[in-house]
Amino acid sequence: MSSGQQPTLTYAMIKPDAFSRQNEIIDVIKENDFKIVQMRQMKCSPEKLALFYKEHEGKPFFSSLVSFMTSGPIVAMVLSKVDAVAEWRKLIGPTNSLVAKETQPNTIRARFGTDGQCNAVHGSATPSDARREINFFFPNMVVDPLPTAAESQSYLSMHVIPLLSEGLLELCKVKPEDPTEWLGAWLLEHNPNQPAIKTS
Ligand code: 3AN
Repeated sequence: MSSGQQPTLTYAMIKPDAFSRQNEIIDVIKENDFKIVQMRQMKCSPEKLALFYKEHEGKPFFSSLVSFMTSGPIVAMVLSKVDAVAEWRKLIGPTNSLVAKETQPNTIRARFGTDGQCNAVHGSATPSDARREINFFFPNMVVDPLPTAAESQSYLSMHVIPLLSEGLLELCKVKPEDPTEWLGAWLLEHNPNQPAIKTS
């Protein structure tokens, strides 16, 4: 992603507690001159959310965070604006909505969130987090033509290795006559780029 006066990208997410107020939040996004480049409603599995929040694994709030984030649908978005990551963080405000209400009442988390967990929206913390998070929720989107080695590794471990392992495990159970053909067909049937998406 480029910097300077060129628009850059960030990953934003409307969490389950604010899903019903998504239109109001989208209005705020547009009023603040962000362009919505991609938008998708989905309900995530606990496994997917746990991977997304991997950096928080082991923290006391981790399992409740995963339960909360999978309690209903979310809206995943890619936003574009000059200095998008910092601008979006500024607009959403502090992590804890109670703190936001006290200190920055005009921010999205102050207006639409409740507390430290139910805080209405997510925003990438850094440009490299933004790339990872955009790749995570929009695997077909080309954010940068040349991913770094770490990003490639992260993509493989999130999207390719788990699927291949599952397919190979099934293959061992089924023991088909032509394993290569069977695995090819299985992979087509389980294409991660065509996930089951719930819209409402
Ligand atoms: P931010 O979303 O502002 O970057 P992070 O990355 O520290 O904040 O936390 C990720 C998410 O985990 C938060 N948005 C919030 O929903 C949840 N969270 C963070 N800290 C706590 C906490 N102390 N108790 C409960 N949930 C928390």
